[in-house]
Formats: sequence, C-alpha cells, structure tokens
Amino acid sequence: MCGSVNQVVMIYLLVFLVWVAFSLAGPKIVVEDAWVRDVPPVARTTAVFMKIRNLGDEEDTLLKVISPVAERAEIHETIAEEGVMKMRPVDRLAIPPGSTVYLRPMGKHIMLMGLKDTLNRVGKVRLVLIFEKSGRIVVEAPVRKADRR
Ligand SMILES: [Cu+2]
Repeated sequence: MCGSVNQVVMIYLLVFLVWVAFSLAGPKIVVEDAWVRDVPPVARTTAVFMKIRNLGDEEDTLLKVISPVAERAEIHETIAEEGVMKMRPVDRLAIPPGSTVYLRPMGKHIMLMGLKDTLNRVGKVRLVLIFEKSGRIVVEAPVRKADRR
C-alpha cells in the first residue's frame, strides 16, 4: 500500500519536473519599465527605454520595433567617438539567456523617427517588439519627462 502511494508521488514528481524543464526551455523574454522620453510638439524623433530580461536558457534577438506613433523605429547604441557621444543604428540586439539588457539614456535605446502626433497627447506609446524566437511582444510605454527615470 505504502509502496504504491510512493510510486504515485514519484510519477507526479516526474511529470512536474518534465513540465518545469519544458517551460524553461528556450528563451523567455520579459520587458519591464518601458518609457518614452517626452519631447516638444515640434520634435520628430524621440527615444524609448526599457529593461529586456531573458529568463530562459537560450539566447534571443530583438530584430525590429514597430510603433503606430512613428513612421519607423530603429535600435540604436551610443558610442564615444573622439570624446563625442554619437548614436548609430544596430541591426539586431542579442539578449543572452539569464541576462538583462538595459536600454537607457546615454546607452542603447529605441529611436522613434517621424513622429505622427505630439507625445503628451498620446500619453502612452504602443510598441511591438519582434524577437527572432519569441516573436511579437507588445509593450505600452508611458510618456515621461527625461529627468524622471
Ligand atoms: Cu538614437
């Protein structure tokens, strides 16, 4: 009697462990603290910041960003060139397993170009992040003044 109960427990445990293994397999992307820098109504570009975490055990890559408020979005990095900070577009942004990639002022960011509306009228900006393996992840990023992090 006691032996068969143990067997049932063992089977449940096994099923649970297999489920855990499967649910952790591959990349698992979580986007946190996304925000858009508020800009004057005449501005045609702005930047978006966020944390992109990969809780999985496989790398994923951010390939493309789309937003209805902008004609196009680019992934940018900031580099120091002869003492001058410059930004340049990058094709892809790798998110290694178990890591957090920070998009923040003076660092990597998403550039929204060709803004279609004034941001403080929009209030929140919808972004569609397209990852190589995780597919589309939709983020609602509030518009904030740059001095508020
Ligand atoms: Cu930029």
